[in-house]
Amino acid sequence: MSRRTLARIGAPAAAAAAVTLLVAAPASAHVTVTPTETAAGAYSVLTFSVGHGCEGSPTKKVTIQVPEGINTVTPTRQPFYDVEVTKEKLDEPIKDAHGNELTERDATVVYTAKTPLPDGQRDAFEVSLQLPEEEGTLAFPTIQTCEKGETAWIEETPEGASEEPESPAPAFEVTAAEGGDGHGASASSDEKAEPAAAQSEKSDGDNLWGGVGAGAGILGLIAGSTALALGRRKA
Ligand SMILES: [Cu+2]
Repeated sequence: MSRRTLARIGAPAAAAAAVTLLVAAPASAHVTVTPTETAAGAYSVLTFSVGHGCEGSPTKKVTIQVPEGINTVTPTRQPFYDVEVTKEKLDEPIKDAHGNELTERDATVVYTAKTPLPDGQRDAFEVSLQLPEEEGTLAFPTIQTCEKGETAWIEETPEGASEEPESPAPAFEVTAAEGGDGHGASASSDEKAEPAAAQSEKSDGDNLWGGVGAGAGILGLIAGSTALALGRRKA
């Protein structure tokens, strides 16, 4: 916008325009995350985007922290990077979606560039996972390591804040579980006992199989917990 234009539209409008720019910028810059699904308990593919280097320096490594409530993640292969999932021991073993006992969880996903990502280019990393059963903000603190320096994208954006912090953690809102009525709260304990829970799990399964094509037809023939088990095994 030229100075002359600014002068013509006057100070209030210019201020408004400046605010718009401020709000619009993060979508194309920063490190951000975009989920394919946001419903609690749903399977989702998250795309983490790196929009620039560290003050001009090319990006060598991106380390994404897996938040609590998610124990297993599956990164998509990325030809320009080596991908590693690091684990950490759980305080107490838990049962995973397949009924197996888990003693450790996936703690971070680390992408190490074979050739550093130049500052003027962006890149994207996909991670598949099941969202937690609770609604609310889900943040993935991320460390961007560059040839010179690093940026810690770990700052929380306070609710209702007019400005975001300088280096906000990539985050999105987990929304109400599809199918509703308490599925989110009770799924882990008594999913088999509740028809409503089984039903909503089944639709998760359908989504999952949707991408496989022929699988959706087969799934229609299988009822209740069998479908649930199949859907989850697929994950
Ligand atoms: Cu940025």
